Amino acid sequence: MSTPPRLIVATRNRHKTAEIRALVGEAFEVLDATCFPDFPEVEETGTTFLENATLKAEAISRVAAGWVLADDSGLEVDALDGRPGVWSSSFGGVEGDHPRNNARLIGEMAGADNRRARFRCTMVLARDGRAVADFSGSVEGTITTEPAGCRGFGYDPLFVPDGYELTFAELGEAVKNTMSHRARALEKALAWLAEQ
Ligand code: ITT
Repeated sequence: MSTPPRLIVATRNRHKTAEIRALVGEAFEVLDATCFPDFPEVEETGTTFLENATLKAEAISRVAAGWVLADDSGLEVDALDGRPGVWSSSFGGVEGDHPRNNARLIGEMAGADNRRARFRCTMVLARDGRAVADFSGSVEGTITTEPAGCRGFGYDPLFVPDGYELTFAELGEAVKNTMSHRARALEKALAWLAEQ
């Protein structure tokens, strides 16, 4: 029995990897940077999702063989003029501290009537150190007034996708994967890979 080719996801966020792995299925063996302690830390110095995804994909692709996929994503809130956007992971002041990020979002949204928001994801595929293709996806929804649910990560406890009355953190990965920003970007990336 032949083993599937590897797809290295340029992330240390295990939640992203789990969502991607579930969507990829048997087509690739999905591994991420947590499997490779020697992979460099990539500074996300870009000001767009595309710039940051490209930085991550190319940096990891310089040290890893085969296809490398990077995901840069975030939450855009209309009442906050699109913030936190590219700076979603450090919105609360501490990189990757999701409870702080959520507390700041709830605080800044206090009393806001317009609660519309969207998650955006840009994925970049790289090989031999060079970005070769990019794909984007988004999902529209609203921001709750308090967190609900214990699944997922990041802003999932505060985001209710259109057409549902529960947050991503209540709906869980299987439902989230039917319409998330990440799932929509990945669907395009996998279709592209299937043609290479
Ligand atoms: P890597 O850079 O290692 O991939 P990261 O978590 O730092 O991991 P990003 O730089 O792309 O990833 O920041 C994404 C942030 O946006 C993430 O920390 C969350 O705060 C938010 N976010 C993105 N996708 C999300 C999702 O599906 N659910 C909840 N929050 C999400």
